[in-house]
Amino acid sequence: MAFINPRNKEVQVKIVYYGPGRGGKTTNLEHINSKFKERIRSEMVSIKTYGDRTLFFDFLPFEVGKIKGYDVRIQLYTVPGQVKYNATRRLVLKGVDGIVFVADSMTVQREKNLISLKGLQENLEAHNKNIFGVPLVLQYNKRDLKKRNIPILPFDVMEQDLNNRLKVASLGASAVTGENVLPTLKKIISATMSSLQDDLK
Ligand SMILES: Nc1nc2c(ncn2[C@@H]2O[C@H](COP(=O)(O)OP(=O)(O)OP(=O)(O)O)[C@@H](O)[C@H]2O)c(=O)[nH]1
Ligand SMILES: [Mg+2]
Repeated sequence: MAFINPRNKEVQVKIVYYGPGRGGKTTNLEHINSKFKERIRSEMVSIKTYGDRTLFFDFLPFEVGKIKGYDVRIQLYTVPGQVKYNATRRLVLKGVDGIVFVADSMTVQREKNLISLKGLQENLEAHNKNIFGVPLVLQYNKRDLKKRNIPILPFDVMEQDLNNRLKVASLGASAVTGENVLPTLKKIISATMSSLQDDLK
């Protein structure tokens, strides 16, 4: 739940990057961290295990200035994608206002994306939230691999797999090159802020 302070005209929103292990969630936050240095209020916090896998979560707070007269503070989190950490994923989703689902475009990861999205739906239900109601953006990451002749799923196939029923905004991206990382962030911030519109009076 967004923390809204009508007296100070401040709002704090929580956005979670969710998706299968090694899909590129932490890399998204690292890119944002490098681009938004001046807006970042504190260091990015990353708790990693061997091989750079997220163990608990990454945390990146920053400010986006005024929206509808409110000073908006964004808190970005990632979940650990490894299958065994579902309890942690569920915990990180507590109080979430908006979600970026980072899917892995590699053909070999097709099933993992589906399982992860299903897990997201279930974990949201545990917080009495519905995946069809929560602000959500899909990011099809690692599009750059095509140039290296690594098989990736066509955009349309990913749409069919993941967005057929959701019908939310979706972007192809590359977190390593930075392509569409900030547009993804902008989309989820604007979707999240619109969902809060009625509360920001
Ligand atoms: N080629 C390519 N590699 C990527 C991209 N995004 C991430 N990677 C690489 O994929 C690996 C995993 O990226 P992470 O950002 O750690 O993935 P994660 O989703 O945070 O993984 P977990 O923390 O285990 O859930 C790293 O080696 C990244 O450099 C991308 O867009 N293209
Ligand atoms: Mg990670």
